[in-house]
Amino acid sequence: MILALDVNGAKRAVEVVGETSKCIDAIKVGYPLILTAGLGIIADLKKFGLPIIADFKVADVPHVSAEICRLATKAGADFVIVQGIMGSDVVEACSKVATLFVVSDMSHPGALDYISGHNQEIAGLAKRFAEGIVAPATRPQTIKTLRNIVGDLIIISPGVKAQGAKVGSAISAGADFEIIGRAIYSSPDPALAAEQIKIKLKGLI
Ligand code: O7M
Repeated sequence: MILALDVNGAKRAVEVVGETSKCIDAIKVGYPLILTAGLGIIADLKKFGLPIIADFKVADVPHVSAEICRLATKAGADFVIVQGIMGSDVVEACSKVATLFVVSDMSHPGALDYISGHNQEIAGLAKRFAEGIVAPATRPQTIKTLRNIVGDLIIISPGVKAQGAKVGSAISAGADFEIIGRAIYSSPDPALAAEQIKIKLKGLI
């Protein structure tokens, strides 16, 4: 399980990770946390000994995208997330300076407007340049299809609980990790919420 740590401020972030670290496999940090706590939060969170995924959904021209990836890696991120729909030059440039996850499709309804129509091509691109892909738990059939394209790349999958997908549905469809945010950090008891989800996921492995 990957914790989507979309909380505001370093204090709350460290609190939530402190309560849940024994149940999670990695921490995903994104704009809500970085914009309120600063990039230095990555170094603070590394003290918990878990991999840090910088979810900046990088989507700029190649030299700027690569610079974002370089800075995130320099700050301590083990992985950086890039938008595959930006094209091969962007993904290739980023792959030279960071270890990547490529967003191949997304979990929200609007993904069907544009990105979903290209998810297989993006997964093929990811296979050339990335460690893994992001694919939606809200559409398990998409995970199955993309698994056939990416082979043994890591598939990480958001959209669980708060966005409607059942715990375990992405893993059952072929994902390696489920990304879970609000169902943990907005729970009155994040430690218990993480533990219960972990138990369900363990039953599938
Ligand atoms: O569990 P939630 O819904 O509170 O949070 C989901 C997290 O996954 C949140 O951090 C989103 O930014 C992220 N996410 C999606 O929800 N859908 C996507 O399609 C892709 C991501 C993501 O992680 O992209 C890298």
